[in-house]
Amino acid sequence: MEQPITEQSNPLSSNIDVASSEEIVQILYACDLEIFHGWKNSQGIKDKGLIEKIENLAKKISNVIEKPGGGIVISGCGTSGRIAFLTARTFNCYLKSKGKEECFQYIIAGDDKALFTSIELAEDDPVVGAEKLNQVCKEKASVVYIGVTCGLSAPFVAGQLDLCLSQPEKYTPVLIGFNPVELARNLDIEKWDKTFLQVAQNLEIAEKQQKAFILNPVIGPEPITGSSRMKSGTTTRILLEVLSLFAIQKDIKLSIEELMSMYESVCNCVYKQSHHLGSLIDLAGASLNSGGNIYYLGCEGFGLMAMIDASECPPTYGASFHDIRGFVNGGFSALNNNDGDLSNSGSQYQISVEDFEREILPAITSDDLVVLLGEDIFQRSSKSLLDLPCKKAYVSFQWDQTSTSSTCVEFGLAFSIALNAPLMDRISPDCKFLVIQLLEEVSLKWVVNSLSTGAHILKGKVCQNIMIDVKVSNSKLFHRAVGIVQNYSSLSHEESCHCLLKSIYDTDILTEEQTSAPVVSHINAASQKLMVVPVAILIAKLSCSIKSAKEMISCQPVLRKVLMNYVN
Ligand code: S6P
Repeated sequence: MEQPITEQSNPLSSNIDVASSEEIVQILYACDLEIFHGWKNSQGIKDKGLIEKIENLAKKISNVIEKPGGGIVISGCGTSGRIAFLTARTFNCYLKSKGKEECFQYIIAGDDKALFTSIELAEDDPVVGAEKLNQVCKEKASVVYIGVTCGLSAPFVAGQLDLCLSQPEKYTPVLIGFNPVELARNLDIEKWDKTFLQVAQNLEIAEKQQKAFILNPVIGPEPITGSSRMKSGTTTRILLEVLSLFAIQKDIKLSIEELMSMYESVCNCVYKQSHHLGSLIDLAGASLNSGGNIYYLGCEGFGLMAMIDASECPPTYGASFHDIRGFVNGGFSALNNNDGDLSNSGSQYQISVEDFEREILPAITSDDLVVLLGEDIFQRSSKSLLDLPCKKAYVSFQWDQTSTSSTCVEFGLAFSIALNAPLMDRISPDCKFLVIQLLEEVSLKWVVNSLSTGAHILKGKVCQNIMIDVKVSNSKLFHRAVGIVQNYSSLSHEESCHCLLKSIYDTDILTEEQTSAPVVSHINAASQKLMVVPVAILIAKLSCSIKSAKEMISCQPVLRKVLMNYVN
C-alpha cells in the first residue's frame, strides 16, 4: 500500500541531520517551495482546479455568513486546531474593527488546553468530535464547516464531517488536507463504524453534487518526516486566510492566484536570510545542548505563533515543556479564546510576558536564550534584558527595501528581514493592513519553525530526516512508529509491530493478551516510557534483548552511531 504523502520521507532533506545550520535553513526552504511549485506531477497551491474551488467556496461562505444564523466553524487536532484558532481570532478581530458581526468559530480537539500543550489522544475520538460540533452550532441555521486534517486521518474530524454529511440542509462540509483522497487513512477507528477513507469518499460524492468541498493540494512530504506542523501547517494557514479574506472582503482588487504569489514572495524574502537564520539556530542549539532553555517573547499574532511553535516541540521531539516556551504580551487578554483565562491551571498555561518576567527572568542563566519577535516587544522588553547573562536575539520585519542588516549591536544577534510583496500597492487600503499582518505572521512562522527544528537537529533528535524518538501518544503516532521500525529494519509490518510492542511492554516475550490488545491500550502503556521507538529499532535491527538495547542507548543516544558500531 502506498504511504500517504504527508508520512513519506522527503528526499530533499535526507541529510538534514548532518547539515550545517545554514544548510538546514536552505533545505527547509527547498521543501517549503514545494508548497508553491508542487511535488512530482502536482501543482501545489497554485493548481487551477484548487483555485477555482477556493473561489466557489469563498462565495458560499460569504452567502452563508451574510444571512442571520449563518456561521463558519474551523476545526482540527494539534497544529491544525491551533491554526483554526489563529484564523478565527484574526478574522473576528478584523470584522469587529469594521463594526461587523464576528462569525468565525474554532474547535480544537482537547479544548483550549490543547492550544498550548499536546493532548494527542483527543484526536482519536470521532464521537466527541461530532458532539463538539453539534454543541458549537446548536443555535445556527446554516454553517460552513471546515475540518482540517493534514494527513486525512484524524478520527475527531471524521466524526464531524460525517455529522455534516448527515445534515446537508444545515452544513456545508469542507475537508482540508494534503493527500489525495485514495491515500486517506483506511484503518478501523475504535468504537466507530467507518474509516477516514470511507468518510472522505462519501464527501467526494457530495462534492460532485456541489454539497461539499475537498481542498487537498499535494505539497510534498515534510522536511522532518510526518511533522505536519511545518509545511502542512503553513499551507493550512495560507488556504484558510485566502478563503476567509475572499469570503469577507469582496473589494480586495487581487486574484486568489496573485494573493498566493505574495505568500511565495515573502517566503523567498525570509529564506534569503539563511545566514542570519543559521546563526539563530546555532544560538538555539547551543542553549539546548548546554541544558538551557529558549524563550520566545512577542506581541499579539507574533507571540501566539511563537507560543504555538514552542508547544509543538514536546510531541514532535519528545522535548520537555521547559525546553522552548513562548510568551505573549498580555497573556490571555490577547487571546480571545473559547475557554478564557487558563493561567490558574498550571505553569504550562502561564503564557504572558508578565509571567515570564516574574517567574523566569530572576533565575535566567547564560545557557538560556531569549528571542524577541517583532518591534513592539523589542520596544517593551529589550532594555530590561540588556544586562542579564542570557543569550539574546531579536528578529523583526520591515517593508521598505533597505537591505536587511543587524539593527542593534548591543543585543547579541539582531536582524530585520526585508519583506516585499510586489502587488501590495494594488490592495484596497481597507484590507492592506490585514494582508500585511497575515504575511508577517506567516513569515514569523517560517522563522520560529526553522529555529526550533534546527535546534533539535543540533541536539541529535533527528536521524536522516526522521524524528525517531516519537511519542506513541495516539493512533496516528502508533502507526507511524511501526513504520519507522520497519523502515530501519528489514522486517515485515507485523514483525515490526511486535518489536514496538516488546519495547512498549518492556518484555522479550509478548503475551497473547498484549498482542491482541487494542491500540489504545498500547498508547496507555507507552505513555510513561522513554525512548520506546529507538529501543524497538535496535531490537528489530540487532535481534537483541530489551535489556541490551536499553544499555546501548544509555551509552550512546545517537542511533545512527549505535548502528554504525554494530551493523557492517
Ligand atoms: C504535527 C503535530 C500534530 C498534528 C496533529 C493533527 O507536527 O505535532 O499535533 O498537528 O496530529 O494532524 P492532522 O494530520 O490531523 O492535521
